Amino acid sequence: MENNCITTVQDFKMEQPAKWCPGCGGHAVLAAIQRALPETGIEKEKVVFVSGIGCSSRFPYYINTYGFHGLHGRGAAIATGIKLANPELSVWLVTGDGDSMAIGGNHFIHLLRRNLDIKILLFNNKIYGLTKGQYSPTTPKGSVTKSSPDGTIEDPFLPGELAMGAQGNFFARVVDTDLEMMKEVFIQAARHKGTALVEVLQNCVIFNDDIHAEITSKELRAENQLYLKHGEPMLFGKNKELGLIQEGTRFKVVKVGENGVKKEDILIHNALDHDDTRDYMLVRLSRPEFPIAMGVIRSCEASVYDDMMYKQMAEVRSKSSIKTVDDLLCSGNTFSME
Ligand SMILES: Cc1ncc(C[n+]2csc(CCOP(=O)(O)OP(=O)(O)O)c2C)c(N)n1
Ligand code: SF4
Repeated sequence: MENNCITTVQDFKMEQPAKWCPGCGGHAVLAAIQRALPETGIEKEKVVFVSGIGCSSRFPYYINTYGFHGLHGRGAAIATGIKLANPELSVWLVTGDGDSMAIGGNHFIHLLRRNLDIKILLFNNKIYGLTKGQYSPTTPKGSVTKSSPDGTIEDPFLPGELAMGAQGNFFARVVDTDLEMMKEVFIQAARHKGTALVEVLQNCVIFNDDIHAEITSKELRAENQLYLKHGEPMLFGKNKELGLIQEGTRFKVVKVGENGVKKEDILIHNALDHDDTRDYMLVRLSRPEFPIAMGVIRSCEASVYDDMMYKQMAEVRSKSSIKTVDDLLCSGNTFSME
């Protein structure tokens, strides 16, 4: 799929600006993907963005590639069909937390389980934006919303945890306030062979403003974000003075230089490990005890559904006596009318 053709950011821009609200996190995600795609070397004509319904699902209109705006929750099924019909395409599914985790939850988990070579951008603003502020499966417990005037009484899904449970092989988390992080991670997702899920912590400035502020604000982000990179120590904080170590089955935050803790004691991130035990622990890190894990948390090679399907079709064809439509029509039980 990849070649070294030259595309530019401009190639992926539309003449009209995106019609999201001013200040919506979607604008930054769009800018980041428009910067990432030229660096992947994928031909523009091979890129297709597919979506369901929601503010986030307006995405295919705002990027200058092929696109398919589908039905609520059904983007995963449409993307699956497109990829299987033409595996040469670079297929991107853009979805919201309602679109993917509520109405589309079933399609979503099976896409991850099957491991089709599809990239998913999950805009997690923890609310239904398009329909004006009802709570979603990722809304924090107790939130007062249009559909929960006395506060929600449900525990939310963590998309990362759901991805691991569905046997997902690539999971990353980014924030819409960090263009460089988004670009780097989108490129890694594009290069991963298999389903790659990127959860974007996206701000809905109208119906859930500042929902991610504890992680994204200038004052708090260094201490509250652990930006993981494969092969590098799990360090965070303004001067990278804080880090994670493991004690038994739990992580612990330590300060380098305090209580004899050396930099070498800090855990090294291994995104390629097939054992997902530590990935599970990382996606579940939560405030106030821990920072939130960002970046590519898991990136494992595994058999890809589209490859296997085409291989199986070739094998069946090579063994079959049916080579043409006539062969098919004359096969099995046939009879002639006298
Ligand atoms: C079958 C069906 N049910 C309900 C709706 C109404 N609806 C449209 S978008 C949406 C939720 C969107 O929320 P989310 O996926 O989080 O996207 P956001 O708008 O926040 O980006 C709902 C319930 C619909 N369009 N179709
Ligand atoms: S309602 Fe929220 S999610 Fe939708 S475009 Fe406006 S800010 Fe973005």
